[in-house]
Amino acid sequence: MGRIASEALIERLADWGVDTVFGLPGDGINGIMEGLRRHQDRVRFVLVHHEEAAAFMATAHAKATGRIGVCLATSGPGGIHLLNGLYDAKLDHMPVLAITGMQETSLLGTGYQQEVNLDKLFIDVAEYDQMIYNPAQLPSVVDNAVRTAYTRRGVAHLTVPNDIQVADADADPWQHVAPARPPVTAPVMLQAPGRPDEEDLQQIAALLNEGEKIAILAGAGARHAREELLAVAEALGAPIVKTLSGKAAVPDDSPYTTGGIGLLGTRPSEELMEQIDTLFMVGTNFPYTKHLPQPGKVRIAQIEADPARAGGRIATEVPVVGDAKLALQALLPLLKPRTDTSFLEDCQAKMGKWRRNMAALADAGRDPIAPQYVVSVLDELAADDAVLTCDSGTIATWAARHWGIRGGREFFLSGNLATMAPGLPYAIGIQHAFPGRQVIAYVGDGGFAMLMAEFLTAIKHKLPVKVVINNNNSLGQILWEQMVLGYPEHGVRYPEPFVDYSSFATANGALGIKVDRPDTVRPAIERALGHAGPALVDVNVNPDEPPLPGKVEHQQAKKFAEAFLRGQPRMSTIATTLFRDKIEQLKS
Ligand SMILES: Cc1ncc(C[n+]2csc(CCOP(=O)(O)OP(=O)(O)O)c2C)c(N)n1
Ligand SMILES: [Mg+2]
Repeated sequence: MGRIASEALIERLADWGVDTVFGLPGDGINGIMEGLRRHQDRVRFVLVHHEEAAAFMATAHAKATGRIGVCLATSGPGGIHLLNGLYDAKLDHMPVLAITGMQETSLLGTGYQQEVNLDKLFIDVAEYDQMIYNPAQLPSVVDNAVRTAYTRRGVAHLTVPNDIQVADADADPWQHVAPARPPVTAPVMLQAPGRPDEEDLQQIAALLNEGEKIAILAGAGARHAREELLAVAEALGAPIVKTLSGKAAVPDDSPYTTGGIGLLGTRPSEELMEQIDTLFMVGTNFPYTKHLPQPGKVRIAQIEADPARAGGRIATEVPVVGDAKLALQALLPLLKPRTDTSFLEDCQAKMGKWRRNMAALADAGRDPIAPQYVVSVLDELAADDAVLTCDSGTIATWAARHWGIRGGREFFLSGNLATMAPGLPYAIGIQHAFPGRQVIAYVGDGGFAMLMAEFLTAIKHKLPVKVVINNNNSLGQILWEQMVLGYPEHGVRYPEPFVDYSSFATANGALGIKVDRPDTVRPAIERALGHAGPALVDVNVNPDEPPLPGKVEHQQAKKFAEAFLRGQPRMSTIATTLFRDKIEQLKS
């Protein structure tokens, strides 16, 4: 059996350390599947149910392991399905390689069945985007694709025509008319040095040493710099505010953090942005500039890995380029110790009150079940190194506020694309990389329904993934957004009865539990977490619980009231919920 070009592709990926490819076959990639079959001892193929999920799994693999994620789809429709997951990788700066099939070279441009110019289609999403016309291009094109995905922190795409996939790996069918020779490259790369220049560090230290009320804003780029962040916060007497993607950067119970920022953040974080004179941004490209201080009012220092992004959100006095961990390590000895920690103490007092307010909302006695209570039970019962994946929706707010980072816990969601549905595929991708770890997908009913077939993927691959569904029978996030615009909700609630997703789990051999009473939340989650295989807990929660911002602005309250006046359905249950929220907080 002669060695085919697809083997050169798969072997080279294995040389780069790739051990898993997520995908779904088709007649456009049968040659690549044969390459995977021949090298299954080095690279495993994870068969999924939807290509979009394969791309999410590859993104999650990159997020959780730091190594490139790889997904595979057939020509035409398969490639098109990948796109949403690939944009998730692009927007959250994750190295992902997408491999797609393509019609035979002899047919290209003839309008053959399923002929979609995937290389053209992927131009916007991919940093590197290449069709393979000749086996001689391999493996150096693989090297370029992988290196580019790592260094540009994004997507690389290779599309391989059917006839090339099964051609002799050493074939080079054409006569070379110019003095050309394909490059012979090696599967190696070094990251650019991450320690900033000494002069830049001196400048940033000078700026920070002059500040009186300083806050640190930490993002996903600081997730690996926990110790350093805490040490710098201590030296500066500065609270750490976390973006949602940076939630795992420091523990939520640390006295140095005021938690999240933005719509789903905390009130102390919002308030301190109005009080500070200096903001130190570390590893963040936080897009919601409205929640940053007024431009020109504070001095800004920044550590950012990508020079193209430095200073991109707010005018920055000292934008230093480098890796967050190395930069903070080098900065620490340059900071002057300070004795006045009154600003930090003030923030800590406010945070104490916020934590009590949040705990009051996670009340076990509330019927219908409070979504906050469900997450607080998960938070209490999950392992200290559990991974929580989440979807976009009200769930992101409940998770942001009630899932506590402690120990080695992680938290992942689609940060910048904010797409629905990655929660479950993320969990599957991560569970494959960390088989022994507790991985929990906390998702909405809307997002789960979109890619629920992937729960079958977990069952078929015997992955002990846990799914907890916040079932409010609606697209809750949008419902509240409509009301904050001043309009009554429209087209966001599914007709009753609530769907029973647990029966889908049990019918297919997994543990499934439906929960609709507050007293059964805890035993159900306890049982699911203790179960050896995949488990799904489908919780009917109060569909009228609004995820209020940490600090409700006058305008938001006014618009909310206008929606009521214009005929918002279920006014009384929403009003009762809001009233009870307030009472619980006053009691706390
Ligand atoms: C693919 C996609 N479609 C639509 C949206 C807009 N959107 C954001 S959150 C949301 C509601 C999600 O519903 P669900 O998963 O049930 O979560 P809930 O808000 O109800 O907790 C919608 C429709 C989106 N972000 N992504
Ligand atoms: Mg919902």
